[in-house]
Amino acid sequence: MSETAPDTLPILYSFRRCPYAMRARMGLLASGTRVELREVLLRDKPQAMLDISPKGTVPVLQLQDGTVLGESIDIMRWALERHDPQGWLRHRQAACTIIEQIDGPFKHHLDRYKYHTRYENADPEFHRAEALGILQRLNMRLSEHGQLLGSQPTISDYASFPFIRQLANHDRSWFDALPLEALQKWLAGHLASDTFKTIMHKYGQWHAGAAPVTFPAITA
Ligand SMILES: N[C@@H](CCC(=O)N[C@@H](CS)C(=O)NCC(=O)O)C(=O)O
Repeated sequence: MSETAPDTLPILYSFRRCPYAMRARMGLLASGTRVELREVLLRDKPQAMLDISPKGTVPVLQLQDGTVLGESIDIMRWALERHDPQGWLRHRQAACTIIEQIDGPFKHHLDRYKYHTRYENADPEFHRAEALGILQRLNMRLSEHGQLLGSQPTISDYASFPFIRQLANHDRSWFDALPLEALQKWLAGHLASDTFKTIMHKYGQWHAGAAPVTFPAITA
């Protein structure tokens, strides 16, 4: 890939461990889109990011023409609509339905299971059981062909697995003991992939005026 000067690239505000930012980085990576990456700490958000996206969530992508994309799915779609060599945008409608399930009910139960003290009257056992119901349905899909919508992963797999990872990591022995072999295999496969390794490269916190760094990272 030819080198582009960092100051001509779109700017991605990202946080390494955020599942939404992970999916955005994967979409950018799969589409071959190089960006200037600005690593954000959620407790110390840069003013430059808040100026363009006052809601204060990551990821945020600022395009060269000034357009701001403040939703992870929009960043994935923008990148993949430009270039989608692996066909992540196949089965668009079905993928959309799965992603809505993850971003809606699954995320709702995940937060109330994992961070139950932040919610009044949240019973973590109840929310884990509800999340498990969703995992069981995903497992049925995965048992058929290995990925959510067939034998090749689509945007639905990449948009989902960072959230399943979060749930799995909260109580690894519980997750590993579930009779959901296809789901466990699918998650392990994505976590071991070059795609995931590449997007989990560590960047130091960005500060205004710092020398630009690019994503994907340039490794010798
Ligand atoms: N709907 C947004 C959600 C993004 C989001 O909630 N990101 C979290 C981090 S994982 C965040 O920035 N939270 C703001 C905060 O914690 O201050 C998207 O898809 O991009």
